[in-house]
Amino acid sequence: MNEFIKDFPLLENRKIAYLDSAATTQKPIQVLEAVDSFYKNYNANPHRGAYSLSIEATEMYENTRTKIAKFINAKHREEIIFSKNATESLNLIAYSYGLDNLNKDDEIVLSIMEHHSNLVPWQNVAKKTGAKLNYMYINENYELSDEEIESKITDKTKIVGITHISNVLGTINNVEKIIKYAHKKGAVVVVDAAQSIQHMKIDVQELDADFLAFSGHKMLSPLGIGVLYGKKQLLNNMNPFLMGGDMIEYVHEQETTFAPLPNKFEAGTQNVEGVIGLGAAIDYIENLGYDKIQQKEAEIVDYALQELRKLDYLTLYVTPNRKHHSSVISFNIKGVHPHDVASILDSNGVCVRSGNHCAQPLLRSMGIDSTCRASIYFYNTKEDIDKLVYGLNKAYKMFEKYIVK
Ligand code: 7TS
Repeated sequence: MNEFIKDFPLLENRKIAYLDSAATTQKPIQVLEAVDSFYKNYNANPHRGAYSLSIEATEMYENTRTKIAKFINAKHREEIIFSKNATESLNLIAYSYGLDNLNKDDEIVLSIMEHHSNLVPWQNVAKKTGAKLNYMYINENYELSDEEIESKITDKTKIVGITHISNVLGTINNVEKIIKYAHKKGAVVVVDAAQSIQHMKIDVQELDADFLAFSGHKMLSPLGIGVLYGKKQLLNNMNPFLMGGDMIEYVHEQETTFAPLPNKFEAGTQNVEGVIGLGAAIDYIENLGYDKIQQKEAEIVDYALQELRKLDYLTLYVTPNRKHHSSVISFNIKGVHPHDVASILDSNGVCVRSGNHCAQPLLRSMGIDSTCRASIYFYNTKEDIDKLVYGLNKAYKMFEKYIVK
């Protein structure tokens, strides 16, 4: 019996094994109700009205900023910028910081595990500034070794982009070490927390991250809301990426002065319902607690690994070090295309993602072009894993005679 089912209407209504939370999580009723209540009772455009309804909407919007700052222990609430998603947050850094601060002899170092959203924007920066783009590659355990980190980050490195957790491998990168080492070399570190914030406590001051990006929709909140954290001094010295309403101080015919943080980076009417939903999602996570989230996840992930390792026709792309592995499990049935596997699983009520997971350079470096991926969150159950295994056995039986051994 799923103890969380009452909180997740979609899971209750659809009776599926939803194993694609790395793409987006399902939303608890508390979040849906917060959004509903916003529209029924508070809807107005924040920062734009002197009437009480708009002031209340402004307060709700700004109080959520404070809540997020506390949630990730940012020193200042203005260090929290609302965006559309992790992708937009990462682009903001590349455009507003990267283009203005990098030069020909500089180097950008990324891990080969980066999602395209923390990779393609840096390719653009490299092309436009002449900076060189280098990669840290994974070892046979699907991890970044200390030697790899220390050989790639050099005195020339100005930016290090690192995903906290890989969306393909589930590897938990040692971002603490990478940040320390990069800072010793004088580089600024961009942490992509899109796959970590829903699973573990993040303290940006303890990490000493310069920038950190995440999406609300992967942590129980509605689609279309993201966060960029940046150190105040860095954000203060950056030019805005988008320009328009609410990000200005004075506009003259030929010149404009910009508003202080955080408004400088929030041009145009914002996704207020998303912000309110994200606030409710944080309440949900804090009420449940990361300890409980991790305990529930570990139970299901351990069970999944145990059961999947019994299937000798399966290749698993998972580090053997369980402590370095989160809750994403990529696999292939040898000789069968992952899209075929995923569609057979779908016909058995199991949702997994298949494809390159927006990480083509990673998969190419592994000598493959796609995988199936099951991703687990605290609301999954052992029954979901049993359904997955049942579906995989069925898929294997269907294709067995065509597989060239
Ligand atoms: N970074 C990582 C590590 C991600 O996994 C994703 C999305 C993003 C950034 C971008 O997030 P977005 O909200 O801006 O799209 N990853 C996935 C995934 O693994 N399956 O679907 C989306």
